[in-house]
Amino acid sequence: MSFPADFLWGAATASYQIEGAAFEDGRGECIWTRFSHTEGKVKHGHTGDVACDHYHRYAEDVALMRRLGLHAYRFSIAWARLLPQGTGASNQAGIDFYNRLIDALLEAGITPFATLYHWDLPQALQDRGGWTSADMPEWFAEYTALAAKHYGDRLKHWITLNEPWCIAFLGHSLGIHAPGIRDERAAFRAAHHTHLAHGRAVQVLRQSLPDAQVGITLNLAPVQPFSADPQDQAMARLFDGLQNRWFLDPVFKGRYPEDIVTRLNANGLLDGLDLSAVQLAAQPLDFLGVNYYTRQIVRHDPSSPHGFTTLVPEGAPVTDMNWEIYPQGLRDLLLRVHQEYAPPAIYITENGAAFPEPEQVEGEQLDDPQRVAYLESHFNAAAEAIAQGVPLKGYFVWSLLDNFEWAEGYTKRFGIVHVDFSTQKRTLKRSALYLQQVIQSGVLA
Ligand code: IFM
Repeated sequence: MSFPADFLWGAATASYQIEGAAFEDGRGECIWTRFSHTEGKVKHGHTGDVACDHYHRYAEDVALMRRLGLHAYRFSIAWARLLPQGTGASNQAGIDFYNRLIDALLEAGITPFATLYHWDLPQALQDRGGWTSADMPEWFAEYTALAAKHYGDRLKHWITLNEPWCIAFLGHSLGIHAPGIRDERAAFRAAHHTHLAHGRAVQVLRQSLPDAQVGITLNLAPVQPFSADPQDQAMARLFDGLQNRWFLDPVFKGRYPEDIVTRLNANGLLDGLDLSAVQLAAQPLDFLGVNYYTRQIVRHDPSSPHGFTTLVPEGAPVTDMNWEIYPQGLRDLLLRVHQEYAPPAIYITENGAAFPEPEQVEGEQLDDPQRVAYLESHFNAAAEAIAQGVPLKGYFVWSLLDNFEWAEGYTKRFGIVHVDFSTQKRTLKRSALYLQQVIQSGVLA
């Protein structure tokens, strides 16, 4: 299996998960600071206050990326560093951090891909309604314009939002992510505003940076019914509608999937939303970012509130997140997205796995054979998709560093670089060297 010569290999991170320096240089409070400091929300009471201390150690981290030969690096910008109150007065010290990071990346020959929003909403905006507020698209447009003004001369690859499904549902209906709301109607309202905010951000970027490459990152999964039973099939279709089509259809077709609208309307879950406004989301894009971790097997279950449950087949290999390891799902997903939505280009903006690992490492390297095998099998699946015509242009491994895994705190290690959180020592895992070798050779062993 080989990859095209211009294929972009990289790694990804997100601001709140790695930066730390949560109270430094004028950064405003964000919803994850508030949430993680609220008792019982994050495992062991962990917070992102220090995280990987990347804010101070970015130069060391860029040097690591250079050593690994990464072509590209996907990071996110913390809105509250640029605009501590979310709108209005900007904060030069926060702006300068990303100036330093972008310059260091370019100096190292690494192409920066920036995500504007990876979940760390300024708390000041949450206090005004956050994603449930109809003002959100304009707040996001203001922030996007500021970022474009300061970074657009050097930053050419922009991702508006990371995983709006998680923003909406983990944050507003399951309540396991910030801001921790449990209200299904609020979740669909939030989802609607992510679509509109994305649309406005693309407009702003097009206007201010005509040569920018612009996309959005969605967390997608192939969905399969547990059996041929029509009720399992119907629930799988529903699950697919909520997980995949609720986000893909607005972005590529400018409308919501009819079957899901009908169902949600029957429960009043879309009341008060002007659904036709979602056409704003269908701005021409240069690429789609796909985050893939696992497939979803769906079974009809009348005892659960939504009529379905998801399951992992008995005996199937799983990661430390209890996510099934299912590489062919990546190929299937890429083919489906290509056939049904035809984005001009696709990047895998996240793929990777957590496995149990020690907090401290002796020696120069940590052996992580399970992650090496995980990556190899998923790289193979990606190569198969390319061979079948998918315009896959790059692949970002999640994640460069072990980091703050949201409600799981520091208990799940996704990095190809180990971080000892008591000393901040970085140690390469074998998976990092494996990636280095794939990048150098362009070939899978
Ligand atoms: O850590 C997260 C990331 O922030 C978003 N995508 C999934 C990853 C693993 O859970």
